[in-house]
Amino acid sequence: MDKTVSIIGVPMDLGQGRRGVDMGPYAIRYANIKERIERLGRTVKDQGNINVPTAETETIENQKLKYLPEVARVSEDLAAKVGDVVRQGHFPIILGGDHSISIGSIAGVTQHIKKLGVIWFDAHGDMNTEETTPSGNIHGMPLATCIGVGNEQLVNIGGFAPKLRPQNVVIVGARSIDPEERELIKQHGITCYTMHEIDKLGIAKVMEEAIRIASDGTDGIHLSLDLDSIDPDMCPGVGTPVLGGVTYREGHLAMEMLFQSDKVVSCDLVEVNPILDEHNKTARTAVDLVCSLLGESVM
Ligand code: 5AB
Ligand code: MN
Ligand code: MN
Ligand code: MN
Repeated sequence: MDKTVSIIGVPMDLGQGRRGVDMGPYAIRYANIKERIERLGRTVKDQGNINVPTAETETIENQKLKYLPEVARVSEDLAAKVGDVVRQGHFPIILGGDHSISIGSIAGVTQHIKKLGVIWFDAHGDMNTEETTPSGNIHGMPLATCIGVGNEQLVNIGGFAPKLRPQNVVIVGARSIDPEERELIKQHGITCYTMHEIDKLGIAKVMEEAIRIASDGTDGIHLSLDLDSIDPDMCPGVGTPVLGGVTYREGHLAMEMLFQSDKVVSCDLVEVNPILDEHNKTARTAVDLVCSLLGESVM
């Protein structure tokens, strides 16, 4: 774990309906992500932001796939940038923005790491498609997209599909899944640890299984960390908060176990919305968690 860490910001809010999540990268930088990771002895390079158009200059053409052309364009740019830093041997941390950015980040990582497992830390399943979406918001679709299900343009970002094998995908922290999403999760054989399993088995057991499944036959694990997975008491600044989430300590133990596994190759920090936050608490929690992911609290 001595790779250079590359930070890439994606000020994206077109994948969902509330303003402010485009400021997530600035909020996370303001919470000192670079300095905190440097203190762990790592070299950190901030690569700046990917260009994202402003909502006010764009129009919604398809109510079931809002801002599809814009999201697709940003995803291609992000995939190229992430591919670039992974090629250089860096560990990318992609700062959202809404969760639609994971379409591009995972497309970038899988250019080089063909067999990638994913741990999708989220209150939601993000397994909707154009047919099942209740909102038309693309941030509810990125996981489906990555396993090759959904809109063809999104599925083929980076020029190939699918990016992930569903048997190496694990959702952790779910507590708000739409009925048709549930069917898709089952149908494709994705493992989903809801809050029920975390309460019943404990986070340690759940993470042990999640790491085993995501690393089985793969060359690395990507962590997609939607901050709404964490309980709103520590992460109030998210667009779609859901009560009863992962606690601060459970979150830390999960990150520490991922560090100890030595399998994680890349990560997204998404859905931080500073307008809805309390004194940047959500961004600070995000930075605390990513530091644990990189070994801060383990001897
Ligand atoms: B998030 C919902 N399932 O599709 C939808 O925050 C919410 O990236 C999606 O996890 C939440 O609109 C997306 C109702
Ligand atoms: Mn999400
Ligand atoms: Mn979510
Ligand atoms: Mn959200």
